[in-house]
Amino acid sequence: MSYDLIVKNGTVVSASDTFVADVAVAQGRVAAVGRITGEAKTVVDAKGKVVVPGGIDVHTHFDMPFMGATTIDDFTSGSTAAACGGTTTVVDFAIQKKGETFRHALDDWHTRADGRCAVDYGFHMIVVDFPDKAEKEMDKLVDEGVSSFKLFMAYPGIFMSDDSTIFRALMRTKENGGTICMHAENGSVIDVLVKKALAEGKISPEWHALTRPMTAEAEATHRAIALAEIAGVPIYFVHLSAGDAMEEVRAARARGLPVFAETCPQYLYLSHADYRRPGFEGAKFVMSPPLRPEGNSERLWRGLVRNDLQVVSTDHCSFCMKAGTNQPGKELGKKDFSKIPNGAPGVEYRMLLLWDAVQKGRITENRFVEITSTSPAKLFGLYPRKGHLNPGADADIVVIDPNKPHTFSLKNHHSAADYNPYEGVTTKGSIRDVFSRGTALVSDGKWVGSPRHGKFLKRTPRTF
Ligand code: DUC
Ligand code: ZN
Ligand code: ZN
Repeated sequence: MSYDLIVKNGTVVSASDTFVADVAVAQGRVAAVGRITGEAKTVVDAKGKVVVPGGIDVHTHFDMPFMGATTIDDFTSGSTAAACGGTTTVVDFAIQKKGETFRHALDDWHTRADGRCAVDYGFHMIVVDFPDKAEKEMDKLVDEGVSSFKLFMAYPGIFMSDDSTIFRALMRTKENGGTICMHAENGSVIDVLVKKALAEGKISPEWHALTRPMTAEAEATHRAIALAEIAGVPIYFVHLSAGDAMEEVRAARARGLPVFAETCPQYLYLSHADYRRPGFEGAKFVMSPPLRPEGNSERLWRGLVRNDLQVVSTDHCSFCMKAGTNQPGKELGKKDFSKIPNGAPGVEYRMLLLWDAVQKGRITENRFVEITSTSPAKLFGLYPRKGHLNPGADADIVVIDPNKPHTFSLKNHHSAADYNPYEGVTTKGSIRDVFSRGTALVSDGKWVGSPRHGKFLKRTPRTF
């Protein structure tokens, strides 16, 4: 038998097992796993290295216009950063504008990504306007492989949906098999707190967090779970940050409800203290939900171990600090924290930050694979094509060198952002090789791919 690629002698890790094996690839798919005797055009030695399925980040914002700026990472720089960090699939958010059809918004996002994305990609649709006539259009999107929809309980006047809209969207997913992804923060209450703080002259980045309390996230999470329960459908919480919100998810799951949630590395590794960095530096960490007080991350780690949280994604949403060639930066909010574009880069750091957690004994290597690849694939209609390395799956393969440390820095990252939130942090382990459908994107730690390699992924409707 002759293969295109064999990754030899690596320690292969799946969501359930760890074993030494070769992985053979033919025509972009995994052809065999085990002791392989055939030949291959390319043989990569992975002895002493860890071989995992490509990371799947189901929460990125590339080329996203928001709060008077557009994210500095477009599909090309964002997806190159993803690949260099061991992520071979992203699900990005197309955004419907007020009065616009889903069709129009989706076409727009296809244009942004088509021929410009290094890794395979899918889309969720951000729902801003949901008149009755949009219900059929929603069904059509599910048929076209855009099978998840994000609604916001925050950002009044921009993205926020009221309870009746949320409830109608949830009910429609009972018919069409879509999944509602929820940004759960009580936007109306936050708005009052923001106005009050500004009126009192509290303008620094730290006030972004002080006006978005954990309880505002927990309350919205509770309410959304109730709405989903009444509608009789599953619900998925994006970027869950607060331990109190997680308790709502945990309680619902304990009652047998199909409630799921992701958290992000920033809520596991950074904290409110980062808003107190000197000068305007805290703006680097202005995102919503905000970073939480110390101690909160311990609760999230426990939740990841106990499966209260099923996925770690990034909410990659990169704005520069300083104005760039054609984009304003976070400086927009120098005199008013509420004008700082919300978001931070993350897609390139997720896999190594979580691999470091394996090395430190916080999670097992199998749980690492589950939360970074297998579960996101299953929850978002990408399984069995992606999320594992059994024969038949896309040959999205990441080789981690567990003995070579990596230090995060602006100097070596591939995002176009002008800062790295993890500057100077060293992880135990580095990304050595990355293959997408059998094609090398990263070799020996260096980018060797094409920024046009990625293909649009038609995702299946929900199977849970
Ligand atoms: N949160 C962010 O920080 N940025 C984009 C949108 C969001 O929900
Ligand atoms: Zn959000
Ligand atoms: Zn987001």
